[in-house]
Amino acid sequence: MTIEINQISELRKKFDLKLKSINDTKELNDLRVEFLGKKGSVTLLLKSLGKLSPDQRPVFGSAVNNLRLEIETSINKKYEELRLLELDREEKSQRIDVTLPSRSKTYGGVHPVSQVTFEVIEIFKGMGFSVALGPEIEEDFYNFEALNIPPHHPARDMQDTFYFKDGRLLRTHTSPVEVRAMRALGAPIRVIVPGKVYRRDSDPTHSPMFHQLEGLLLDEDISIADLKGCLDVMLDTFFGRQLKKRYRASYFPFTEPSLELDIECVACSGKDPKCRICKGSGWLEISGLGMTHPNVIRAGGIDPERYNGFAWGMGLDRLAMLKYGLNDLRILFDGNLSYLLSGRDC
Ligand code: 2NL
Repeated sequence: MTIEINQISELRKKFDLKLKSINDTKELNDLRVEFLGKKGSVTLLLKSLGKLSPDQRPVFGSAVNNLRLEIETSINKKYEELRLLELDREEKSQRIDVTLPSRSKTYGGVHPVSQVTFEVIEIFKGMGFSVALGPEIEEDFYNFEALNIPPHHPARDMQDTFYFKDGRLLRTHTSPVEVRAMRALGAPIRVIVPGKVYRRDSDPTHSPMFHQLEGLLLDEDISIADLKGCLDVMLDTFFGRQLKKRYRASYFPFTEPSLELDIECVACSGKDPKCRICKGSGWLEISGLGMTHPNVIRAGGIDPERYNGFAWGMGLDRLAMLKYGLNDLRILFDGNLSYLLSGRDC
């Protein structure tokens, strides 16, 4: 076995040539492997030294070793150069333009209907009521039968109520929760029930899902004056001033007698014949109410001979619209965040 001395100089030339065309540290590393790696051409040459005759070994040994050292030195030098160039390139590509405007932050906010719900709850808590919650999917018994709504009442119609195949339904009011509360807590009782309710209705003033707050109070010797006191306090507190009110006779299967409560128009106080809120009438319908029907008290497991009381229902979406001056119910439900979050507590 012999090694030609020009084999070494060929290798050096080859390396020098290749080194010139190297542009980044990855290519440089490939070149290092090609020459100095385990199977690199210089390494193989070093390994083959052992097969040389003893007189050849020192000459070629030192020549190959020199080549190895030279290549190592060149690679290290080139590495430093390339690294600097790369750092420079990286720095340029990652440069931050501090004059760009920052991204705007979006904050979460409490939905107007939730704000109104919390406010009304606080007012009734102050009068000794507690909050009861219950299922939105209900049984016919709690939603209709226990509320003295007879089998052929129009409210039970498929046209008005969302039914499931198994006969259950989406509650059409929160009253079923009051029936459950009567059965769970007995009398005397003071509960309010805020929540979502569902009816097959959809137009500019009706949504198939809306929010209601109902209340029920049962005790001994309760009169309509107690009911009037509670609702007057709640409404005057909520709207921040003493409002004119009027009670009109009405009918609900679950109360007897039944009434409806109007308040003076919170937008025009009856002074604008063209008011878009009260349509010029000067009055706003705000709540249905009455003395709880004895049949409903009985269905709640309470003795109607001993306990009586009142119940009412009001629309929370309508309260939110009046408080925030909206004329389209859908604004509350179509998820327009720029409206929902504007200028409110966050
Ligand atoms: C309305 C009318 C009303 C009730 C709801 C009720 C509940 C029980 C017993 C008796 Cl457990 N009544 N709720 C009473 C009168 C009216 O709602 O206009 N709601 C928006």
